[in-house]
Amino acid sequence: MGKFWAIFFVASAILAVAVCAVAPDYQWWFPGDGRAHSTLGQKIDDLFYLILVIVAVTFIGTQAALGYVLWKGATPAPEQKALFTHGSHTLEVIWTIVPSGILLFIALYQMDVWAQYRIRSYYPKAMEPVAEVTARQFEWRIRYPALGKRLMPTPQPDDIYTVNDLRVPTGHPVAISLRSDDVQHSFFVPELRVKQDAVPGLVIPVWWEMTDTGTFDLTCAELCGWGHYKMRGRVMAMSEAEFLTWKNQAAQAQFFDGTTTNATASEADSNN
Ligand SMILES: [Cu+2]
Repeated sequence: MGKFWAIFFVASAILAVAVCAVAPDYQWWFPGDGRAHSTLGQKIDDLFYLILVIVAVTFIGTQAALGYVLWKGATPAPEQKALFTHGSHTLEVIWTIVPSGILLFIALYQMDVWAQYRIRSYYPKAMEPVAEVTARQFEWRIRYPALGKRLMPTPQPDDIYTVNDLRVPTGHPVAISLRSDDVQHSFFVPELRVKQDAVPGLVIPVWWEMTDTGTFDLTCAELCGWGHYKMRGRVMAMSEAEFLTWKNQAAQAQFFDGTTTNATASEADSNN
């Protein structure tokens, strides 16, 4: 029976790792189609897979050691006495230093991605916020500057507003200014691997660069009250030209006063 367990623990570890190795093909690890749709998201996925490989190797190694000990215990030499031990100082040192070294390696290796993601001086240069996103119980309010204008810290008369509908252009890095109106929320777009808390009183810049056009879920990842579950929005990534066209249409729809035709409204708009 001892031999069975020795084989079981080693074989189950190998089987588990083999299953995990094919998991990316079945998109088990990540939401959506399994790919990150932002440049930084792909680097974050690479970090994830690196850690997964380290964990897999460690898992097989420890299971193999367990299997070896079980096998030795199941097949004792005749007349062999059991070995009693109060521990091994050498082993203690080894299994303290090796994990510490691995953790230190991971900590240093991920610094570059972390810096690009979170430290302002590492952000891409010349990046204007495309919109201000304000989280509130229980929706995302989005404010865009008027066509050809910069986003100002305070609302302007010609700003364009949407709710739960964030549009961004592709082809270059985009940034948003994230705020909260009430409690703490978290701006989370799983398919972009973008997650940032929205904290009352702070304006937090968040940036990413889309790799594709498409529509991606935006959710709140911080339990913010009874309606947290319905705090859903979307991020629509479109080409620069489509984005500008949409913005123009959104401005016309927003400022249409019901007395002019759309054509004259846009004429009046362009004269402003
Ligand atoms: Cu929330």
